[in-house]
Amino acid sequence: MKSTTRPSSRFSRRSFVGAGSLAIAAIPAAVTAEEVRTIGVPRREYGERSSFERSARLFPQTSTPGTGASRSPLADQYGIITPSSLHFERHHSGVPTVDPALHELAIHGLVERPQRFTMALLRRLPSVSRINFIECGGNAGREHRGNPGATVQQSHGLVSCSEWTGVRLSTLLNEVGLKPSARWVLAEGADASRHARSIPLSKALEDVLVVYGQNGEALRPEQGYPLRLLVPGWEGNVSVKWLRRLHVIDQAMMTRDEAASYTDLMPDGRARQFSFEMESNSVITSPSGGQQLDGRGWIEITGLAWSGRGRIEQVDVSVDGGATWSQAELQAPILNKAFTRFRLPWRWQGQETVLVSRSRDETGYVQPTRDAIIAARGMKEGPDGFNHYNGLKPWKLARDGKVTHV
Ligand SMILES: Nc1nc2c(c(=O)[nH]1)N[C@H]1C(S)=C(S)[C@@H](COP(=O)(O)O)O[C@H]1N2
Ligand SMILES: [Mo]
Repeated sequence: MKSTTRPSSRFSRRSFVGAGSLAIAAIPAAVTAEEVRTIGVPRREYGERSSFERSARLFPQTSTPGTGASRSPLADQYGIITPSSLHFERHHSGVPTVDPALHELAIHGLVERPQRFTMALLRRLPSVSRINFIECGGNAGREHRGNPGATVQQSHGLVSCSEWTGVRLSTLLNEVGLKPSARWVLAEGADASRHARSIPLSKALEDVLVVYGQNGEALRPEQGYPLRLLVPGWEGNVSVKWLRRLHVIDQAMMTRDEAASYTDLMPDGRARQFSFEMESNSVITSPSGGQQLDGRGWIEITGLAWSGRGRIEQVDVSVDGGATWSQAELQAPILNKAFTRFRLPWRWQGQETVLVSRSRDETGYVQPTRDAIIAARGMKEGPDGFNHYNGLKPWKLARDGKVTHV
């Protein structure tokens, strides 16, 4: 792979649209824009997007309405925050209706003072807001099987990024007082599946939050209203929604969700268990599968990078299938365990080619190729899919401007 070049200088003095467009600025607005002559819609107490906007979550055809997953339309997202209404969803027993006035979080087990926290009590405690992604461990699993998604929503739509507000789990554990033998925390949800996961105490005390806020308002029901666990950077499955109970224990509980699923079977037959961290990943969201470029010339290649291990340090983009790489510009703020937006202006000459991005996080970890992942972890067949897939995602650009998966 050839050396990487810095982006900005090569583009700074260019006109991206071309000289012809200058004339448009001289034409009065009424000629080009639709003129509005009627009185607009009344004010609304709770806002809605424009009726022209169509961006939506995608449900797999097979799933029953209540359970399963929906995928976030990453290609439509601007910046780094996923709108709450378009955050991906994954639930095992549908979305329960939980009354916040009745909801309580119980903390018990290896603690000095077991306690029930009402929502009112939780809101009185010192709070924090933090921007973090949540990614399902199964995101992009079909890429591994060689059955890639046709669009970035299909291939990578099980990840989203929000600003979350709530209380540090360490604050709550300090309130109840940990006994010396405490090592793990079992978190349990109030939904019918009684979803439960064990989390090592070290992580619980490091950066786990118990959150009630999402993007400036209350959590959406789909995200666990009124209360969820937020375990930054780890597979989404441990961020237990509709959180009702935290049981402090001395060893992992081995619940169904950590023993039967969410372990990675290795080529030698051993299981890779408690592979919690989502490793450095990135995907070009535009141009991406299903899109159509309308003619050669300047375009902006843009996408999202994220890492469960920390901040994104660098994203390289190749416009020739990985033969050469250019360093993309990273949009500030570049946050810990959050989406990072990358951009690279590029002049398409009309040739057929392959576009691909590659991220590196602050630990020096570089996003691997699919071949490297298969060499290290083997090939797993079956309905469960492959967890923790973070391989490079190439998009093919055809001469007619059509973008498809490779
Ligand atoms: N109580 C409960 N928590 C849950 C789940 C669930 O079904 N029930 N699904 C988990 C899985 S597999 C994922 S990937 C994330 C998804 O969070 P989201 O729906 O807010 O995107 O929630 C996790 N927490
Ligand atoms: Mo998940």
